[in-house]
Amino acid sequence: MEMTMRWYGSRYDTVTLQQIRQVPGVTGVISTLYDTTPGEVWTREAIHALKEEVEAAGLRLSGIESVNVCDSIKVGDADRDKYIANYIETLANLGKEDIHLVCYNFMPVFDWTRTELARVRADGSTVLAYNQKAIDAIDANDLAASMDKMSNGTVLPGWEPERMAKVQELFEMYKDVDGEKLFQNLVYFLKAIMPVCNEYDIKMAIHPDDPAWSVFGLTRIINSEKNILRLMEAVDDVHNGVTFCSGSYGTNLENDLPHMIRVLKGRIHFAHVRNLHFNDTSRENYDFEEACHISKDGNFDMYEIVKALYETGFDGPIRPDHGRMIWGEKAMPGYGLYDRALGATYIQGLWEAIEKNAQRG
Ligand code: CS2
Ligand code: MN
Repeated sequence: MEMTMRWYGSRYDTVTLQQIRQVPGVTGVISTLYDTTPGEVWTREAIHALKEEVEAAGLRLSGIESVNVCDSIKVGDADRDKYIANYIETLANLGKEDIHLVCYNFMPVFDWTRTELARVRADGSTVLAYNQKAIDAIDANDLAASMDKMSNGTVLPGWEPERMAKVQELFEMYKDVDGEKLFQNLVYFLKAIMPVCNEYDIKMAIHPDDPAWSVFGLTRIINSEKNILRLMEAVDDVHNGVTFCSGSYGTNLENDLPHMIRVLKGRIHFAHVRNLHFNDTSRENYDFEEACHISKDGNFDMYEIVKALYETGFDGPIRPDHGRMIWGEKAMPGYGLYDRALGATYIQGLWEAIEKNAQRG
């Protein structure tokens, strides 16, 4: 595995490449071109400039999160082939720049959904949280505005104001898209891009739906072992792979995370490792918050998660996922420096222990 951190680019991130470079063991960043909109072609020049900037700081551009898939492709509109052709061109340009990992998601309208971006925990840190009652009380149209207000003035990935301004229109676009249709549109997209992925050895890694169930009546399909395996079989090519995000699959406690990692052996190309703390698991009051990375702060056995990655031979980039806001830091919710740095070292500690234990028999 390669330890990485997500970086939003010098115009959007409060964290610098120089800071990331000083986090023990981190050798790469995962980034994207934030000035692009889904559907447009990424030029080779722009990709090259990003790569140069990262390399000048002594780091590697280890992958892209995300090349977002535009709504026409997701709903299967008449013009989807045009946008798929653009996506293919972007992939070819990434391949020519020697980038071989692309994370993306196939969630309708909203990317991840939370009801609070700064819930205060007992130790005074703040975290992202989800509360079912709050979701049930919100009009989906208002969610975008409230997320924006809670974002510390940053642009939340997946919640770009330009897209959210059209949220009603987006709901309209998806009104006839059920789970089966969305799945077929995803398969159609993947089959179309596999040739370019094979040509340049680009590993596509789908990010799971977060939370792992339908919100605001919008269907969600990448949320369980059964569904992700169905996708792996539908397009049975190693370049059709997975971002294993423990915090997203883990929102549904029925998902057995280490087991899922084992059955997905060989198809996990990217790992997001984080923990969740559940306060209530009853249907009406479902409530969780994003804990720090260590096992005892949350509900997941982080040792078993990292061990399953190790034992299945995972060799892709791994990154700490959302962190808490601590030590007075002001940053994009979930993406401050300090707590993610702690997460990165913790994950590496687990990895080293598991590896040495295995090697020494
Ligand atoms: C990420 C997602 O910050 C996050 O919650 O895990 O936004 C993720 O980057 C996208 O869903 C991937 O396309
Ligand atoms: Mn994730």
